[in-house]
Amino acid sequence: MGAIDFWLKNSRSAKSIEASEAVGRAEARYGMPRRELMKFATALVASMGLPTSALGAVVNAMTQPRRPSVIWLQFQECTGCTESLLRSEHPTLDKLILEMISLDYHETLSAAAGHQAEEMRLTAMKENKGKYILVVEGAIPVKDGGIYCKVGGKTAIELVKEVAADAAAVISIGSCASWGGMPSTSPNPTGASSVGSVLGKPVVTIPGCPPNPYNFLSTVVHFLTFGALPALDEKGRPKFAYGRLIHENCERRAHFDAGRFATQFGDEGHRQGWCLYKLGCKGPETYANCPSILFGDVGTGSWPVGTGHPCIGCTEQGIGFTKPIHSLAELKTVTPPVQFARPAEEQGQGATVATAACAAAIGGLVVGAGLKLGDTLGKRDDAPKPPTSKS
Ligand code: FSX
Ligand code: SF4
Ligand code: F3S
Repeated sequence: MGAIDFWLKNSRSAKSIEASEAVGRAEARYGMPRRELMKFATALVASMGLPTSALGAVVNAMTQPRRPSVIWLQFQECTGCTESLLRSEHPTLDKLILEMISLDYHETLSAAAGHQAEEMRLTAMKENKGKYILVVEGAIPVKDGGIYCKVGGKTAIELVKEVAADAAAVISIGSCASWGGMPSTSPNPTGASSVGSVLGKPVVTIPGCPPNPYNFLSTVVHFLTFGALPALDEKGRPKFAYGRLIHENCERRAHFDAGRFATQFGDEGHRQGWCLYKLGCKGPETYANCPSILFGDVGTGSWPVGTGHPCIGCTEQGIGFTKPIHSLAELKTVTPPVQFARPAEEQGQGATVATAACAAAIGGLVVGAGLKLGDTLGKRDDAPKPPTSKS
């Protein structure tokens, strides 16, 4: 049984939320059984780093009658970001998104075309002035006046400025929109640029090529629940998703620390699941929650490193599509045990919050972090004692 299942089954507050009217409304709206819905909402709460007491508010926000209007623009991209949100092997995800927001303009998904589609965009902008969310997928070419990408006769530069002017929030989805991504690869013939640089102001960025759909969903749910965007880092990335290096939570980390590396694809080390650093893994210099929330919803191990491929740093500007795939990563943090706190401290000091959270995250799902953190702190006096010079 997973951490979420265990908590839902045993927590009194979870049971009372599950029986609430709001969950009944959500059940009808999203067409999901109550327990499934609770699991989903709990995972979102945990992935945002919120306490479980926020669950009720999140469920409530998901069932508000008025859904926020979203205008989704697409420029230089491959539609992988949209694909990852709506992929067919996970039918509930597209339903969740489309029931949570009012997707008023989206070039790929819209049945309307041409003037009719343009009309829809203008109507949505007028009716929701100052309140709609602008999501941008794809980079914006700025060379030669921006002529390399036009929609409805307007350049991407003109369009993004026009729609951003009255938006409540601007979200760049994917690495292309966040920092140029694949289209900006040297020699960048079209001058592919990020949305933030074209608008000349910071925007929310959800990088990844494609990004993890749950990071986008969690950001939207945070906005719905609190009427504000989540805490962001200096690159506009939600801290809950991009606050840690992949290397910090990687399931192969113990092999890195012990010096056990795969040195060729298919060699003994690779088959044993050893660390992929020497194959060029960029986990040590890439900030993302891939090892914690996984990717692709197909179960344990479903993320690039989990499947045996080094991380290419697809979320990280200056790493993905810039550094050669098999070059060695720069180590942003030093190797334990010299500098890192030990998981079990001398009796009386207890585990530090950072150590416990790290241990919890390494232990499995992010959702376990809050629960495990509580457990660890509560039982710190029982922690195994490190050897002392006297023993
Ligand atoms: Fe870019 Fe989105 Fe990479 Fe593609 O469309 S982030 S090329 S996977 O998906 O913009
Ligand atoms: Fe994991 Fe890569 Fe770090 Fe090795 S180098 S522990 S595979 S993130
Ligand atoms: Fe991308 Fe690396 Fe995650 S390649 S999906 S950042 S593991």
